Amino acid sequence: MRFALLGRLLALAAACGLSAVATGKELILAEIHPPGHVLVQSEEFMAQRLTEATGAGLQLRVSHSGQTGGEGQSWQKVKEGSLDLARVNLSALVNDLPAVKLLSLPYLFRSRDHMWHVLEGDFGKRIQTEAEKAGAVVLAYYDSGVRSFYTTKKPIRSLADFKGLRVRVQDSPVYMDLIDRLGGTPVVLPYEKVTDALRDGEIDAAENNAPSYVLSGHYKYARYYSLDEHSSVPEVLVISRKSWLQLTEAERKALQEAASASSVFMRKLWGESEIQALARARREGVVVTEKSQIAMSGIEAFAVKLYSKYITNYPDMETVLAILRTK
Ligand code: GTR
Repeated sequence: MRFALLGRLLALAAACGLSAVATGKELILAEIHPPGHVLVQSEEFMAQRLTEATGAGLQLRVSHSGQTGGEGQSWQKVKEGSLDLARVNLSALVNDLPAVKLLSLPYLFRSRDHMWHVLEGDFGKRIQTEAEKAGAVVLAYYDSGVRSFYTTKKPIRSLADFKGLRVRVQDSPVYMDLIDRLGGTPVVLPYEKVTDALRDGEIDAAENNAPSYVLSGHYKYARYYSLDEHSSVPEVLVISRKSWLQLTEAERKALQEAASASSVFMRKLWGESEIQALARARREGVVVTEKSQIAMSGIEAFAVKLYSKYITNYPDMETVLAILRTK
């Protein structure tokens, strides 16, 4: 009898355009990138996996394109428990997680594999512990490739080219210091404001990986992309402690598995998305300066002076040495 009634109610809900799954729990995931970005594809993949694993009892809604606000705001909301999940760059956590400062040091990683080995080891665990103290659970890391500078007037070929440049950076003391040491002026701006700032000449430069440079449209105004590859700070998927505690044991397991699977999925797609983005930039007339064409030794010598500012105690020194020694 109850089932017959339930059946009729579901039919009624469907007729009214209401989805039957709306009766299950739904988690919201904040994402600033638009559909088409490999991160959004991976999050959609995760949502699908979660639906399948829980028979739609637990669903994930990807709120892409910054609909729920910028990265800084999303991280704040996750910390305080007013947003379920956010996918942000780890830089957004820099003021709450001391380990992120070390990870953001320029020219730290030799390759993507190097970065992944570090994240999969003790250092990754340290980040997770620090995130938990801040009120969030780390579910997965995603690739973010390497970040390089792009400029509106001329390419970066040597240290001298930074002089007088107003360079947009993420809200991170490490990046601000980096630009300062290189001779430019750091300008902290949220990601969603960068395109207009480049167009209006408020800034002369910014820096990012190739997919973000292209999909954001920054390449339309900053026509010189100089591949110095100064940093490699990964993306992270976090859930608020409050939302995590509201899930059953089985739901947590399903969510964790879906998140891990999406990270593996994304790692496979990332390399290709970088190649495609760079190819598109070239096709659209961007002047790409290869690393071999940049006087890197001068730039790196200045940049690594930051290490002594941010490595302030013996354990951190050990940590950075362990990162550098990681194969
Ligand atoms: C992108 C990253 C975003 C955001 C952005 C930025 O590479 O995926 O989450 O951090 O950089 O520069 O603000």
